[in-house]
Amino acid sequence: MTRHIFAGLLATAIFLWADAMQPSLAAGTSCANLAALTIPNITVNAATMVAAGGFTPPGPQIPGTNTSPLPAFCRVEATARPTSDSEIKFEVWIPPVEAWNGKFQGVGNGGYQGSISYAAMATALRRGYATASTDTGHSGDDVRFGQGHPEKVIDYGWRAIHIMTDTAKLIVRNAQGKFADYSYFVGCSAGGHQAMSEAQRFPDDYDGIVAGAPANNRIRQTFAFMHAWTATHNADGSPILTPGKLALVTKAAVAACDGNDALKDGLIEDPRKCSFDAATLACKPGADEASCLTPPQVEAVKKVHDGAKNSKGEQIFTGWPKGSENFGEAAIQGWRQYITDMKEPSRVGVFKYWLFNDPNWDVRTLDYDRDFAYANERLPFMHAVDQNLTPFKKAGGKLISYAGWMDPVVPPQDTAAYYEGVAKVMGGYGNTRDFYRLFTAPGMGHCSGGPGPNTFDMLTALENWVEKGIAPDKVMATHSTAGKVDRTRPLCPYPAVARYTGKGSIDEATSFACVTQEAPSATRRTSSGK
Ligand SMILES: [Ca+2]
Repeated sequence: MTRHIFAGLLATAIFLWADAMQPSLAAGTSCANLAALTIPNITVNAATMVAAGGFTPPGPQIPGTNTSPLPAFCRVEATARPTSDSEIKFEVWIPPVEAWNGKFQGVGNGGYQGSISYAAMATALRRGYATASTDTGHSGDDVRFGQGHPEKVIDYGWRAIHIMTDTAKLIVRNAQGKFADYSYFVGCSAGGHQAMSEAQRFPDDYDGIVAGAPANNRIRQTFAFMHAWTATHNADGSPILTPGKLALVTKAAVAACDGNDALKDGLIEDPRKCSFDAATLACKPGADEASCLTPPQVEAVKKVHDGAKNSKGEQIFTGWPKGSENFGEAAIQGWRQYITDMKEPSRVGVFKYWLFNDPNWDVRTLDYDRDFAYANERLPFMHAVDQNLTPFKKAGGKLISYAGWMDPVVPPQDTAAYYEGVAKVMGGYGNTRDFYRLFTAPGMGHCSGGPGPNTFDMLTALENWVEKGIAPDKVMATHSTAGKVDRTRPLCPYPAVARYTGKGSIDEATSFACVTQEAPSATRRTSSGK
């Protein structure tokens, strides 16, 4: 907090003359006048005071969040060009001084999606935050944007978020006459990757960071997408597994492993301990029925559970967790969206357009030794897997991560392996949990959803940690059906788990306590980091 006091005093002195005739946010520059800011490599395209209810965020809203009309804010639209090939669009939204909580929140993106995260900005603004989001330097989810534009790939990989952060802080300062007291970053999936990248690369950017389902091990995960698609599709590209067969596997996996954690609650507490084998679902020879798997189907499921390996049998990336195959109607609630429904592998464009410059590249020619080494050499900025978080810890930063144990997109085993890796480098769990905690959610899907408690407020937990020094020993999570809460349970900081006390309803959080267990030795350390 003290880091900005001196600069803040200066800013106050400079901006005391702020014109009283225009609608002013604070002791700073009026909204419209922010368009005249001259920041190197930044063009402020527009600065507009938006009246309450005057802006409806386009695109999908975040499920379960407030969708009431937005309060008034100053909308700044800008473009950053750190290189001649860059075109990074970003927006900064600043509440009027009386509505401002004095804080700044950067928000993350999903996928390779080149668009401003308006819904996440709206959520931040409603909490009183000044907030910023970027399109990461390109438009749309297609990775073709990087073909012949290596600087745009770097913008996407880490640069856009950092520049957005730096510039947004300055714009907020100019608007309010002082820097924000605290800065936070909140993201899930690709946003979780961005969160990890900020903690590793720019330890001073944020006081607190929420990294949900972080896709930070991106090079390895991209190989895993190739492997999973190849394993689940015939030579002609047709899918081996139907949604019905996937649902069958999930049902059997849960039935086999629900009781491993000594509580029959329909949830697998930790799929790494689940020894379910898809072969137990094998059809009678020659048969193919809805209630069983044919030999190619058994083989496909086993390969996705086992994950990608090189020719020596060394793990390149963990498999997808048992129980994640198909647990709901939506394609994102299982392997459909990123694996089985795909006409070609997810992110195959990384190989076609960023690595090999060959639009006709065939995924079945992928070499998990040579090409893996090549990718790491050519695109090292594409991941954020440094396990040494000493600079972030020294800067006073706090990091909360979370992962759903049923996540069918970013395997949670990798998030846990990264945490274990950091703990090893930082000198043990004790030296790690004082600045970085991972909360694992049994039965939760990708960033949200699933049969387990999957709705929680990590930002409040983080604010309490950063601003009041109250570390989160547990975070309350709820599960709802048709808008009605039907199960509550604490999420516990890894490697602790929520254990039923033996008394009371298993649907009530008060019947559970966080219990530290021995962390399973990670046999699949895919977050080696180097
Ligand atoms: Ca269970």
